[in-house]
Amino acid sequence: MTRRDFVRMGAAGGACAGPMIAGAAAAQRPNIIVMLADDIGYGDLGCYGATRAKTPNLDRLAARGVRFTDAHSSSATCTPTRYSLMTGEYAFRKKGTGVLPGDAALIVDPARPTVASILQQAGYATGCVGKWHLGLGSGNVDWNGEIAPGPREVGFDYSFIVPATGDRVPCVYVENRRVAGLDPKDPIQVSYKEKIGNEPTGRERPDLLKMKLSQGHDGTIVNGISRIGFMSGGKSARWVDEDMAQTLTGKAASFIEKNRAKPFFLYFATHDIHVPRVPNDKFRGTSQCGLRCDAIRQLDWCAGQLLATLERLKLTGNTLVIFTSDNGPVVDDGYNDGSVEALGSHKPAGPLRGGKYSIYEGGTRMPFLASWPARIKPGVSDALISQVDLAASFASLTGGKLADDASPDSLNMLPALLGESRQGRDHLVEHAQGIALRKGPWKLIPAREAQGKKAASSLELFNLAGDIGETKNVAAANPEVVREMSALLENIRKSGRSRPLV
Ligand code: NG6
Ligand code: CA
Repeated sequence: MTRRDFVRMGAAGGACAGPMIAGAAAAQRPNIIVMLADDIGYGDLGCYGATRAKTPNLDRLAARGVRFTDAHSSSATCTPTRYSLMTGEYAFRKKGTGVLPGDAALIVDPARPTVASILQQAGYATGCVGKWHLGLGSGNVDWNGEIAPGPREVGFDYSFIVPATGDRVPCVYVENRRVAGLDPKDPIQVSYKEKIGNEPTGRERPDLLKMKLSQGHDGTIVNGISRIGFMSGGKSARWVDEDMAQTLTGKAASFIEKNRAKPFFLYFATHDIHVPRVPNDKFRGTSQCGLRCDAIRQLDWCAGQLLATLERLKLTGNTLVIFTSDNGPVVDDGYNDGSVEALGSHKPAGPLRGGKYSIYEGGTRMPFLASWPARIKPGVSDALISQVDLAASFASLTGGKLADDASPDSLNMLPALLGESRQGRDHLVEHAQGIALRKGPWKLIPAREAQGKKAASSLELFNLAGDIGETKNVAAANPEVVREMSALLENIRKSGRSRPLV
């Protein structure tokens, strides 16, 4: 079965598209930008209460759109979140969707629909700029030749990517199917098993490092920073960390510019504020909480550049801009960059417990902004939604209908996304290394899934309505709730899908 068979397009925005998109929106489909930040927590932006790192551009976006207070990434780390966002399938269902090394094979099946392919088939020009981290090739990728399958095979017309993360080799950009700026006389080799080539590693030569490591990250030194894994060659193609935000933002802006006359979909996945945090000199020292917060300032600048590009091209009114993050915050993620010492009163997860890697709310409850001036009325929404819902919601927005076996956990949350309804999901699975269930005010964390140093080993039930910080386990007092939610979670796990068949 081909991807085409999965998505049956409705007739020109007519009856098949559903009542919520009748009329103006169906006639005038918006451009769509999904800006996915890296490791930004619920408390990291001004519009979510931060004061020590100013985010005027993202605050502006919040003020003209809907600011969500209970929106989620599907997981508490990057790869599984991105897998779910792309495919509309909970990552916990699929083995091999944990944090990937930089030489991993592509984990998205090109035969299945993705957010990108759904929009591509709806006539959108589709672009992917920034962090990928979903694998490339089918194993044993040759970085000196054609690199496929990758973004181009899962629905993107154009791609300019950081293959994995800023702290993983290879430290080069891949544009479409080639390493950008590669000199064929200086081929790239990559290994995650052993040292390759003659360049020093962080383990051998800590004296050469401009940023010391706190954990791992002791492979090849590139630009004075040692990485996870080993590489040699490709000198002319290597990125300069200090310039990465400008480079990616420039590519994103030129994609918008080139495609301004068509409806376009841009997936813009920033490197900020993942480690290594090496903001450009323009941003160093511009916050009151160290390099991590300076990187937030840089991230905000990236958002500002995109908004300015839309303004300049007169596209602001009919562009749906979504801003969110891939997982909760972390302060020391393997480099000693001074962020722990500089944090002060800044609370990266706001009032939430936990952060990156954690099954508590801080792991997956994300800043989430949706702006579309022509359609969305500004406001705040506490609807429970997830990034896994983008596939079905965008299909609905552009007049398509997902086939029953496509995107099995993606729900059409368009009315909530557009701020037209407060009705979010009935329930949501949260995922770190284990899974947890949200339903109404309740959050159930099965015993063996509880994780993080401070997590209890017994089953936990929290009533988030009065206890957003998950401080009081009320499982013993609510055996009925525990029973019902445990059964529902088991059912979601076993049935392989959570989107009801219609
Ligand atoms: C961890 C890395 C961390 C980060 C993370 C993935 C070490 C000690 N830690 O293994 O630095 O790269 O993986 O982050 O190596 S994510 O945002 O892409 O999920
Ligand atoms: Ca991340």
